[in-house]
Amino acid sequence: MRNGGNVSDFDRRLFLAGAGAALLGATTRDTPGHVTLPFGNGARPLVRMPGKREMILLTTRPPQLETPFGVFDEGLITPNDAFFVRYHLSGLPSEIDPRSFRLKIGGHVTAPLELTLESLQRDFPVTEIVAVNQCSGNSRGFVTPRVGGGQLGNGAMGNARWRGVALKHLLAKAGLREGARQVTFNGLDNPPIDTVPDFVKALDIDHAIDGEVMVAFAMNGADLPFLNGYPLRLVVPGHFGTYWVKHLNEINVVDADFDGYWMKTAYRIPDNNCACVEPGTKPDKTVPIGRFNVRSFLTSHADGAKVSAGQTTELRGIAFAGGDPVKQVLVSADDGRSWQAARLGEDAGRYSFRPWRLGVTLARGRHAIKVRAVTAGAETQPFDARWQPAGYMRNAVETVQVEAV
Ligand SMILES: Nc1nc2c(c(=O)[nH]1)N[C@H]1C(S)=C(S)[C@@H](COP(=O)(O)O)O[C@H]1N2
Ligand SMILES: [Mo]
Repeated sequence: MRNGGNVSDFDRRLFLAGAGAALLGATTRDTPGHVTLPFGNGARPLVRMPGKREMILLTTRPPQLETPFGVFDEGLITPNDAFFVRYHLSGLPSEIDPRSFRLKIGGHVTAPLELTLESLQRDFPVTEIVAVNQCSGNSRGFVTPRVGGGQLGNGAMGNARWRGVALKHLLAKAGLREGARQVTFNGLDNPPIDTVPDFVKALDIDHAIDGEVMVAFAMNGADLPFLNGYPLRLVVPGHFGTYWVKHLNEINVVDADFDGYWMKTAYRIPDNNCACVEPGTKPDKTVPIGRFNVRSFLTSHADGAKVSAGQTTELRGIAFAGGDPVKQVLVSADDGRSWQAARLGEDAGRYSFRPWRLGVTLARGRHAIKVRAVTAGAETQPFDARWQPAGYMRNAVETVQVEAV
């Protein structure tokens, strides 16, 4: 591989040798630490899996890891070894050989392709984009009334600099045939048994050729970590992680709306403005989940943190949205009675986390800190959490209690 300076045998042979032991050892008994996420049944072990630092374990098989929230205070970019991991199917590839790997592009095209990694990186324009990848179910553990699914805190998101080839160039080379309607994406992971549908996702053709959707081979200047999709993954800026297919090896153009399980049945949201329904009810009509809604977080202080009374405390955090730039971040240090605009930091583009900071002086006692982001298009976060049966798209204004002493 051309940027093979970064690839290690370790990364592409995750599930051989030591990796198996690491996965089997991923239990509370064998690990040094635990965290307790702030909702019922929130106790989680911290584990180390290959290529990752200590992460919050959701499931071992398939591996599902959440980023410890403090990582988001360390910088705008989420480091590769701290980036969350989500899989649906336990049939992960045990080894991926970059020399024999091929990306197939076929279906409703004039000239089907089979690309080597070398050709992908050599024969097409390479670009970069900083973009947030966030799971639809990020923060699901906070949803009330509670819903089924992975009980995640706020760590199923991350911001990285992705490097790769815009999908439009690959589709142009393959040549779209008249009537091309959607493009499907499949990776090397497989269901454990035949009755479980393979994880295949689809995008409308216009979206697929928008120039932003990318087949990425690198993340933050290194090859993709195995658990984040080595050697190729789809990057769909502004859109929920479900479309960011990992270990991507099959792209298929279709002339109808793809009706696989992961599009037709799963990852759907109520078809209305709030993507929400009355708690406990079901939507009449649904559509596939799409773009992120706007969110913001305080990263400098965890719930219950102590600060010095009467002195300046710097509050820091991040905000992001689904492509509409974050224009303003408002912060309240008095439980929402008054609000101040925070200073926005580095602008790495409309798909990136945007850092913010604000100095406040807090009197002795407890203070409820709230953060609320507003986009250029005036989208903002609701104070009362919306509800939907799958627990997707939580973006309510969160509250963090700090105590000035
Ligand atoms: N091959 C494959 N790609 C996948 C998935 C999967 O199960 N298999 N899960 C998707 C979902 S739901 C999310 S949220 C993102 C998570 O990306 P990450 O594991 O790199 O953080 O991967 C997506 N891509
Ligand atoms: Mo997800």
